[in-house]
Amino acid sequence: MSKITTLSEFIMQRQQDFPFATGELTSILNDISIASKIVNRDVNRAGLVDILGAQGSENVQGEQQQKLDVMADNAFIRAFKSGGEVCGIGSEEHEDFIAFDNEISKNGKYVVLFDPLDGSSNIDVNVSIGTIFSIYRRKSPTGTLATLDDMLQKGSEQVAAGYVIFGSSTMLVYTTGRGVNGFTLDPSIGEFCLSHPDIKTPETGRVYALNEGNLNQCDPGLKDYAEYCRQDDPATGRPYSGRYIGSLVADFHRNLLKGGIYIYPTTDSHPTGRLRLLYECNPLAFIVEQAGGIATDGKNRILDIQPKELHQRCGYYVGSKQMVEKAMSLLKETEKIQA
Ligand code: AFP
Repeated sequence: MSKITTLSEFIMQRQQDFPFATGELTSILNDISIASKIVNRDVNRAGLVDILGAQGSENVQGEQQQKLDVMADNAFIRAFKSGGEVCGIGSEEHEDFIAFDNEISKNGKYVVLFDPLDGSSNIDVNVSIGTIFSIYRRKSPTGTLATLDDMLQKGSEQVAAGYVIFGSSTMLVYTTGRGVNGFTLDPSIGEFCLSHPDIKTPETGRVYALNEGNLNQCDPGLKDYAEYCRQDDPATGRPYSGRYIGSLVADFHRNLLKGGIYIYPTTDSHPTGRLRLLYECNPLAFIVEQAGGIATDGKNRILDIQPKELHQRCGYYVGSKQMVEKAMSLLKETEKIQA
């Protein structure tokens, strides 16, 4: 039997690769792993106890907060606050960022931005959901309260990012900018075990994921791309398969492993896009790039966008290099014809 590497062992091994590492980032990743196990336990019990369904309050986006959203949010905030390495957080569930006002946290060098439970509208119907996180070094001096500027950093400044998918099994996938690694939770020992080392996403794939119900509401170039995906062309593997779970982490994870493109464009009802730059697009863009893929808002590399506000949204095209490039070229062509 080959040796099992747990997430904690792996993180420790990687820390040794950085000669001046102080172990703080390592601790944050461990905190994330523990909070993920708590959320995993609650997600798995969702059908058994009274934690399914809406909480009754709305989050800052005007969406119904689900009970599990709130529990997940609390689990992560508690972990970051008690860990001492994080001076503040931004969560999709909160209008403002939270600066941890205690002496230990004020000395923390990092901020974390996260979506505690993405795809929450899928909770009640037992579809995969996920947590997405992004870690940055703070800009403000240590010893003070975290500031908005700490939160509004370009994605290219991320020091680590990842997601946890609560699916047929639970997986944690993360990068610190040195490749992407995936760990599957073995429930019998309660450990995330290295199951997908050095993930590389295929250059191309056969899956396109977008909400086709929005096609009449978006850039005409996207209709052309959807039409391209449906055309017969055995040489390029078309027609592609349309797969849209409506749970970003699940759609992204499938495409990362198998190849594919995920698109959430700007639409008439979401003129600046639906997905959030800081909580969803940036972390997944960091991962996809590390795995050899591309992430763009249709014009700009996602990781180069300077955020202006915490809950900023953007159009999102992410996945296999060749597929995203093809989508971009069709968008440009249609733009030219229309000009
Ligand atoms: P929620 O977390 O609010 O359910 O949002 C999920 C999500 O941001 C993302 O996971 C999906 O891909 C996308 O929304 C689905 O949106 P549509 O239902 O508009 O296609």
